[in-house]
Amino acid sequence: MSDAARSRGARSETKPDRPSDPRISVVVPALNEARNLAVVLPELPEVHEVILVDGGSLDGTVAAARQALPGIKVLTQTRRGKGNALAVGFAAVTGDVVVMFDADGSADPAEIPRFVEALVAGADFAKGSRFCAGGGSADITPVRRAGNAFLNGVVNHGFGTRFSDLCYGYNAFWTDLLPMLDLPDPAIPGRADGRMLWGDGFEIETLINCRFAAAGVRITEVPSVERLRIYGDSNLHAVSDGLRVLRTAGAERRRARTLQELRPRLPLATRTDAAGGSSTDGRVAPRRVRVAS
Ligand SMILES: Nc1nc2c(ncn2[C@@H]2O[C@H](COP(=O)(O)OP(=O)(O)OP(=O)(O)O)[C@@H](O)[C@H]2O)c(=O)[nH]1
Ligand SMILES: [Mg+2]
Repeated sequence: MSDAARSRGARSETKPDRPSDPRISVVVPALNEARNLAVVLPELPEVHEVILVDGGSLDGTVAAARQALPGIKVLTQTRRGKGNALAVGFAAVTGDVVVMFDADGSADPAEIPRFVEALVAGADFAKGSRFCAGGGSADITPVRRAGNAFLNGVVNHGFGTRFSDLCYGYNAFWTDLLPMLDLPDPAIPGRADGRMLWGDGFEIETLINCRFAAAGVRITEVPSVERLRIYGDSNLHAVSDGLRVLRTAGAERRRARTLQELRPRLPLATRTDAAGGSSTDGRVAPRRVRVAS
């Protein structure tokens, strides 16, 4: 594991009181993944909860999930897109640690303890990486690898980070940091023209990375080996989703700058960072916020 992605001027020296044996909540966004879930869910280790967020699947995804893991919590997303599915799942988490886990068989359940270890060892955000030592992928194409490398460069330049795998969805973080992400509210209705809200699409991973980086949390990269999707087709469109990620990097940089400019103008007593952490000296002290179980 490396601190390679730690942002310049990281501000999370003060660690809140976190458990050494955290309750793990696995959030699984799924759109037509019935056959994959039948294989993947039984492979999961014993955890506090598994939350499936269905995107209106037509292939029996929910029934397959319940059959494979009878205790699974099932939610339906409120708008379109993987980002919205994750936001819905995160809002329902009752554990100490959130693990973002794809349903298509690409994420190896055996790696979950590695992510949790990184968090317990002091990371705020354990960022899976296929491109650091020990990582790998059975699925990456040359075009995607090049696109990812380019996008890493854009974000690293803008945020002073050293992410090696920006566009990878296997990550984990402490639940108390959720307010920091300020994700689009699941209760907001979808747009009338059917277009996705900002943050609802595949840009979600970049958005999360950028917001954590901007907040200065401690980011540790965790080597991860991406497996092949078992059944079905990817929902990702390399070019259009890649452009969306690029726009995200720009939009998040502007957002971070605006927040940085606004912060010193607030009176010290009321100063609160974008994330809900409070600060008296310009440093962010992440606040512990636990969703009641
Ligand atoms: N609920 C929900 N899940 C989604 C949606 N889009 C994608 N997913 C899920 O998000 C996960 C990742 O989606 P994939 O289509 O595999 O995309 P990817 O992993 O980025 O791309 P590949 O590397 O090609 O597999 C899978 O579990 C999908 O089922 C959506 O709109 N709603
Ligand atoms: Mg996939």
